[in-house]
Amino acid sequence: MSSPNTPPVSAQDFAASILQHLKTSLGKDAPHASLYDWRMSLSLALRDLVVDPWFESTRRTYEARGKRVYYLSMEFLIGRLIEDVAVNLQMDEVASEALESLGQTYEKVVADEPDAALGNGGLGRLAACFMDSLSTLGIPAYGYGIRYEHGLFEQHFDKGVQVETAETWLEQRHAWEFERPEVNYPILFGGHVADEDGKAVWHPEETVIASAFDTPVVGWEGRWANTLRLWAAKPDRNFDLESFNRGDYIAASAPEALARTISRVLYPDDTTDVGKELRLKQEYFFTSASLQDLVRRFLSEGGDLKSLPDYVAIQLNDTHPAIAGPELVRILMDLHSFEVSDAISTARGCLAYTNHTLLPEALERWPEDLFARVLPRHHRIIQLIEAAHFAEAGEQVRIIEHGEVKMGELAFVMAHHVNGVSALHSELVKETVFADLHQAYPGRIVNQTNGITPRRWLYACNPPLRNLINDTIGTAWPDDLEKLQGLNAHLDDPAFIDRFQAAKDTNKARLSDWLKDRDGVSVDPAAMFDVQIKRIHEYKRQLMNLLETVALWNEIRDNPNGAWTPRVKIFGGKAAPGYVVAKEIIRLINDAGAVINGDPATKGLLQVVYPENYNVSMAEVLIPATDLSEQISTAGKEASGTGNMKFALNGAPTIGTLDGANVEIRDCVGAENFFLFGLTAAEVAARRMEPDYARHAIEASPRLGRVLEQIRSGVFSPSDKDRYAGLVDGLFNHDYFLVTCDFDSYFDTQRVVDTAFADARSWTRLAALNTARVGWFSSDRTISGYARDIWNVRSMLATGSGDRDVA
Ligand code: GLG
Repeated sequence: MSSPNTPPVSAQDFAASILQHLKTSLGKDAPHASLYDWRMSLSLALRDLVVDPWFESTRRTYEARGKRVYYLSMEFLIGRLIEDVAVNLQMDEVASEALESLGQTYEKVVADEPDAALGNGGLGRLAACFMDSLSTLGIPAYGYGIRYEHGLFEQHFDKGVQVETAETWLEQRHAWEFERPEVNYPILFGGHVADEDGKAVWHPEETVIASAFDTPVVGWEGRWANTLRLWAAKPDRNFDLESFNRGDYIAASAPEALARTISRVLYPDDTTDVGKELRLKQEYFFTSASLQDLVRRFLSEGGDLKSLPDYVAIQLNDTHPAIAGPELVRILMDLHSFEVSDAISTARGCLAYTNHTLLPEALERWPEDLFARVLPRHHRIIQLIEAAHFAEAGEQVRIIEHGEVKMGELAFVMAHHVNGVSALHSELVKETVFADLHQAYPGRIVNQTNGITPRRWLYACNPPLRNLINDTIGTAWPDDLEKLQGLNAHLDDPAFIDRFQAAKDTNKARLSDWLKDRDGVSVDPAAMFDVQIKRIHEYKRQLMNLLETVALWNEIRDNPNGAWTPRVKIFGGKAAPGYVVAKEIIRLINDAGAVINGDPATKGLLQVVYPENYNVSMAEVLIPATDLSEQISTAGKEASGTGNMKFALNGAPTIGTLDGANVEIRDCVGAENFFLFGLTAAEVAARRMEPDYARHAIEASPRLGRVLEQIRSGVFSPSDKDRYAGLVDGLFNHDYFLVTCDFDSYFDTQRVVDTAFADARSWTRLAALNTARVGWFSSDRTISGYARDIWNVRSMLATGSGDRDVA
């Protein structure tokens, strides 16, 4: 019932293809095949089905000679691919049937795939959703990034403390990629720039080779497939034979080791500016390779570089690829004899930049001397860009200032459009970080509110709800998510609400089993599953959630016969390894959880669960099973959020602040259907100006004061009573994220949630209403917006009436 279209092959033929791969690609026969062998064979058999649409898309793009999108991103947080591909090809049921006929369980085989964790959080996951939507909409596009050997670290808890170990997804063969040994570009570093015959000539000192690996990304119903091209770093000469012959084996392999370092690890933080030479080299490495690649493609089709902006739209995902501006200018000037001003305007015609955060510590700045040492030619070009910018807009905003190269300003100046990622965020971008540049270039800043792919974040991860929706409104919604509005007509149909509840129950039972199997933790599926999953950061305020948990624990103990709504508080997320306070918060959640979970007085009423190593695959199990979505950041700090959208789509109402896309979610579901609390962004800014605001808030709230005293005095750390003294003092003295000020409002709103949840039917109606009303948050809508407002590209998918209008 659930696959709207006919699958490309039958279960029988697909089983044969799996067996063929088992034999010829894995060298095994069925009786001796391991889970890994089956998983690889399944993946390769699925990949075979992607190749034809992929070739066809490439062929049509070349023929049409239309504009292509190049999405440059330091991160692509892809997760697993088997289900994604199976679902997009309508092969999920066929694959399951085929494996069953071979004596294997589809779910088990799928779960064997390691997550491709080439990203930290929202920014990287957004890039992955965008790739899915670009293919679904039939927009010719390449994603460009780095093929990290080690993705985001694995998180373990040792007595509640986060411990990190290296992630090793490439230790096994990666089934989805095609190595392109012939696609290589030299990436140059260091050296000096000499003036020769009036021309600046770069004499670099070091060369690393960028080598391509391609993964096809197939869209909905296999209509179109684009390429994700990831670059791996290699030495320009593999091996120093001379050293080897001298017996110096370490020196012999040094070039290789050095070069490979560049694509070795993902930096585990996207919210601070990492002042590391290696990071700068990574950024330049993938940006330069990508630009060389797209220029080569353009020239091979006979293009004239002056018209590059008509054929090429380059999107910079945050400032990480901001070096694209000067690099494209360098290519045009040094390699193709452009005049400075032509080079700058041509490059700017191609480039656009997405800002993802207002946190000042995330706007990259490089020490000028380091920058000039690693990229001396680009240092000079940035001076030319700055001069051109001064001539155009006056001198009030510098790109190089106080001995630093400011990448946010560079990206802004070199982009024809700059966008924020939610309505509120885009306004704040205009008013704060880029206020002066906004004055200088009015109209350059636009908004594109983020979105999520409904194929992965509903269709694939939530089969019970998917089936209910198909039965209720038909099967046209996965690529036209506004169709979910059709569910509104069923909100007062008791049979529909029953089935919605049954779907949620199934998902909660699945999560309960998963927690039991994985961590040996038992939870009561009848309790409210209250979930906060995201990176651990002070601005996201997991600490406030924990304080509220302790306050609730106190209240239940004080009043054991109250009509309490049973809750399971579920946390998930990693802290950047160097982020001390975030790691303390993790430890406190685990410590407090241990005490609360062990208390017979609150057993069955309150439980804290924190499964370790949160990742995309875990999100796919947690989100469909969630009753309440926690989106509680300090207003003005979360640029958008995308988890908030995933929860609402899967039928979890939100408790949240007026921050990021929460604002727009609330507009869509209706104010009365959103549990709003806390200060607004403007109030936050005003409160920070008041002296001693935190101390006053704590004094005004005996409930909060009691919780803080318990934590400070070691109630949750009896063997080390002062463990959290510093954390608590921090709240009194510099509570920058206003945990104390929003606490009471948050606690009170949670009690409103308790009451609402106790009325099961009206809660389920509320949940279903969320699903019905958030179709606007599809990343197809977001990508259509970029295509129309920023890239000026069209879909290649013909509908009955000519080109499909993506706008
Ligand atoms: C950022 C922001 C999020 C945003 C995401 C995608 O912090 O609020 O949703 O990008 O735009 N670094 C991030 O995760």
